[in-house]
Amino acid sequence: MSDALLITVAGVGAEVMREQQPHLPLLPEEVGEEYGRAFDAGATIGHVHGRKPDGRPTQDLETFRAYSTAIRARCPILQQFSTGGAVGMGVEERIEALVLKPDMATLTLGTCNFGEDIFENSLPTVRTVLERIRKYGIVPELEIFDDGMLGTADFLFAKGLLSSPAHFDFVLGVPGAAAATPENLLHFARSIPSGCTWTVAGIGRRQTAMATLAIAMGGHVRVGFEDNIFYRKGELADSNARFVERVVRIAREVGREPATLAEARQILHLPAAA
Ligand code: KMH
Ligand code: ZN
Repeated sequence: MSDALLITVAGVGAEVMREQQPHLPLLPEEVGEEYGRAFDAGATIGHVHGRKPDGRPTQDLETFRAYSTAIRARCPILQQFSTGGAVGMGVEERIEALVLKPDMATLTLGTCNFGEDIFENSLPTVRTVLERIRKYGIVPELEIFDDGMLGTADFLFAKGLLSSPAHFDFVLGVPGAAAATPENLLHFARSIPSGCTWTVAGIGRRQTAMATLAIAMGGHVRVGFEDNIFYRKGELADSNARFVERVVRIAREVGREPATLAEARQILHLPAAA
């Protein structure tokens, strides 16, 4: 198996606002440039959420079309659309942009607390999202925020609705869901079906520690403003690319290189580029 490291940039998200992170990209050209810089630094997957120009989260088709076009104009990073959107959104709103057939889309495998809110992913919601993902031939990334979601993964694999190889993303450190600890990461990594691959997204100040563990364990890494806005304690990051650059430095120290696009496609079982 290739040792190449997938780095996902989650540069927009649905929760962080400009007031908290002045470099948060909102307009399509800002998003295109931000993802371009992350790609130049070594990211091969761009996890995309939509925002209105005033920062309000949206999953609206036209926003995703504009973001996707701007990103594509700047760089060939693999595009992974969020289907989680923001808490409180209805499922149809969350998945309307999938008609654009991105390379990948997220699929969260259960409901969890999300700070003061509830991130709703009942089985009917999961099935609806998965059906739409399948309809457009998109590769899913299976998002696991909490232990119970691993049980739902087992259930869906047993039913044949999901199959190995698949790619997981462990989102660790959301308040109300699984904590970003080495024990949880090890437990999650051991719990997925054989042949599957995984990424970790460590939330907040645990981002770099989780990334470092994943690099050492043979997993993959997600970084970006969606998950963390500080480069280090008390210092805001001035771009998403800074996080990617740091991950690349750590990876090289332990003998892993950032994946090329061709390697990323191979690891994720995406069709080779035309
Ligand atoms: N914004 C979170 C409530 C995803 O992108 O698929 C959900 C989320 C997951 O970010
Ligand atoms: Zn997201």
